[in-house]
Amino acid sequence: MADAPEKKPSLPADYVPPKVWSWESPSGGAFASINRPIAGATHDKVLPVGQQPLQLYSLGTPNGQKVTILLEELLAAGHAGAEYDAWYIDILEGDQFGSGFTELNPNSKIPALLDRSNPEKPQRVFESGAILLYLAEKFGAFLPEDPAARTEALNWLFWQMGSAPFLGGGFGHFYAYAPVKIEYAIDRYAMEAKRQYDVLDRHFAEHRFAAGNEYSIADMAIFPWYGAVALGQAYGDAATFLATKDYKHFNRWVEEVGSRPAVKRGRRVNRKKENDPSFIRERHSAADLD
Ligand SMILES: N[C@@H](CCC(=O)N[C@@H](CS)C(=O)NCC(=O)O)C(=O)O
Repeated sequence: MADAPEKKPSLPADYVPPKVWSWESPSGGAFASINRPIAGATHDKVLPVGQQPLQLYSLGTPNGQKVTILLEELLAAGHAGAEYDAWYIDILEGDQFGSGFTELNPNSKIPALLDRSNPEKPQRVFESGAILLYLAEKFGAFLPEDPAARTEALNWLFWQMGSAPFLGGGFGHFYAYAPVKIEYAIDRYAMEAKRQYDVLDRHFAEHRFAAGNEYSIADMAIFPWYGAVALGQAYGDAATFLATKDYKHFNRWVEEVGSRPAVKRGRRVNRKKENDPSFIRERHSAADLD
């Protein structure tokens, strides 16, 4: 005879999951106002289009910063075709559910890019990792040519895409944003976040950059997430809680990548001036950041 199922406590104490989940009340916590269980546009809204070949619709969150860092690196390296207009998508106001945005990204999340370099054939690109790869291939930059190093860059790029949701959506959410502090959830994701920092620390003990000797889009993807938390720029006092100072090889890499002028410029785009006077809400030419 099978054992009787273990009776587990609930939070709230009287909660029993129904047979079929339904959307009855907002989940609470930060971002509850934009969470929905359905995809698609909620309203008609045409996206603005500027003069530059690349139109970026984004916000200066870590996922948004990855792309503006690469664009600033490309421009600093002399790729004039990487000039871009960066438009502010206010995700707390639901801009990502406008019809124009969902045409570019049916997943309704920033960043989304429209490459209008060939106006006859504009190309949409969504998912930050896909945008980094698209731009690196388009300009032949920041992705090593050597097949082994290129593969390493892609290993770490896709590692970041798969891992950061545990750092942000898992650890960051339950540590800083959830409406209730749940020890089980915080422990589970702190454990995973620390494991990921250790993965990075061990890698950077032996490699200057993610792909080896060459700085690449993999570094640009990892830095805004793992660097920002370690620099005390995300999730309250998460850097202390996770003791990120202990990852010394990782911190050496943070110092090197974070001091690059293009990284500093890219991290200022699509952010509110109220939070820091060096931030800019939109970017339409280099002068906006100079
Ligand atoms: N895997 C996606 C994740 C993008 C993402 O989660 N974007 C967030 C901001 S960082 C967003 O737009 N959230 C709006 C929403 O969930 O409605 C990527 O890397 O591009």
